[in-house]
Amino acid sequence: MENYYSKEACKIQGIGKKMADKVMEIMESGHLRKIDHLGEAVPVLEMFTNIWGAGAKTAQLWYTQGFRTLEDIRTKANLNHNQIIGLKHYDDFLDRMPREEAAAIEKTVKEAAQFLDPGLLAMACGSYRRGKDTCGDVDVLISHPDGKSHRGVFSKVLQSLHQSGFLTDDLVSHEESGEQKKYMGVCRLPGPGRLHRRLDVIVVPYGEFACSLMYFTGSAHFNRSMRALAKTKRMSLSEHSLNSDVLRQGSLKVYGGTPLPTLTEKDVFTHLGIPFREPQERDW
Ligand code: 8GT
Ligand code: MN
Ligand code: MN
Repeated sequence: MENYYSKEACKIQGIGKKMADKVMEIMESGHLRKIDHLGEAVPVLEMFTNIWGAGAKTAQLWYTQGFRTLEDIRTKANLNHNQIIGLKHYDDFLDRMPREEAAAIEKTVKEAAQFLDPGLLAMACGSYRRGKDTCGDVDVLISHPDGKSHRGVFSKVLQSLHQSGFLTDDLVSHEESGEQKKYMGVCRLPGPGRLHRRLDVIVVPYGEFACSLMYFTGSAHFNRSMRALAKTKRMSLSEHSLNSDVLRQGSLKVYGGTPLPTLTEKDVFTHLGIPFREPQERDW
């Protein structure tokens, strides 16, 4: 087959006869018959990846195993712990909570922390801090300004929230990165008609407060941009610190550099040489 479109397409470097024919078919009919069957899988794969703890690879595996519905998954699929919880709360987790509910969840965690030690800081980051009307989960950051009393708080706060019945399931119940500890689980506010909500709790040493606050506030895209900017200035930004004089060979970090003093988020922006950006303006 040959027509105007396939001839034009052939002029582009790297496009041969076969690809040109496909271009022609898409231009003339609006789609490509050869991949029509792929379209059927898309909604099923999307339904599967909406199970918390199931990624694209798992969803694809289940599809090739012949599973097409959540009932198939529940009864026939090989599920890990997270996926069992994810399936149990499938509908609840798809629902984004109003920010008022996120505020009530933040308050519950804050009260549990400050009952242990009134000096503890606890604040919701993520989409909540960015001022969104709805939140997919609540990301609570905990620290202590004295630089040492955050130690031991992680397990005590979680234990107390378990005991009160607020936490209903654990997903990743303990992840460590240096002195930072992270919990991912499920909570539910008391009272009728409440849904199960995803909750992340992070406890960090105060020396890392500003960088972790920035990291957990996001957005994920904003974080990527900031890290890329840091790279151009021979710095490196993480949830722990902003380092200067980093030595890279290609993409490999040869020398980690030295941490810059960052007491507040503003310090991070200043070191990077850009104007401060409010959390509400970090949504890309
Ligand atoms: P949301 O309303 O959908 O929860 O939106 P969000 O609050 O912006 O997303 P999030 O997934 O709760 O992530 C909040 C911040 O945590 C992000 O800025 C991101 O940098 C950080 N983060 C982690 N771990 C992970 C992770 O495993 N996945 C994602 N997506 N973000 C993570 O610390
Ligand atoms: Mn979040
Ligand atoms: Mn989160």
